[in-house]
Amino acid sequence: MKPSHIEHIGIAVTNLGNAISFYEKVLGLTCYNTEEVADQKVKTAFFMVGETKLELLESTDPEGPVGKFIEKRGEGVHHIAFSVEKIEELLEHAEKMGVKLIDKSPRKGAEGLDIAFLHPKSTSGVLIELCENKKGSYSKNQ
Ligand code: CMX
Repeated sequence: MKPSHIEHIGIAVTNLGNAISFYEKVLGLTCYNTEEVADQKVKTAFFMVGETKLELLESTDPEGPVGKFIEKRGEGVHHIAFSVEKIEELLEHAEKMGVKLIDKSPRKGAEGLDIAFLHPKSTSGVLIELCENKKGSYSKNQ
């Protein structure tokens, strides 16, 4: 049941274009996908770094989770996402262990993954996302 790897690190940014430019021009990475996730009120941009992605997040609504985060804390690391195989089982286990769940069951996130968040107040201050790729194909080479 344990995570196989860090699927992505989510970084909250105020301007997606400027942030993409930094990762491309300074670090030499390539943005391979951009996507709006209306449900989460964000526009996202993805980079592959080895087996791990970076997910840049620009808010589309000041009342959305990333809009509120930036208002309160400014730009920066927003969440860490772990790749898991049986997301429902892990959520059930976490809840039994007393962890506050943001999502009691998975929902659809960027890149078609099933995702669910654990509340940062239960996780030493880090917003944790669990991700399962039920399509079975790993999107690293998109
Ligand atoms: N990391 C750590 N702590 C966070 C946090 C984050 N990303 N976001 C909020 N917090 C903290 C706040 O600082 C605040 O702490 P204090 O009470 O000590 O000040 C506390 O959590 C409550 O924050 P809030 O501003 O009142 O925000 P809400 O309770 O309304 O929402 C949260 C917080 C985590 C429940 C909400 O942001 C959420 O549901 N997040 C999950 C969805 C998400 O983040 N989606 C965007 C990414 C989508 C994607 O990857 O595709």
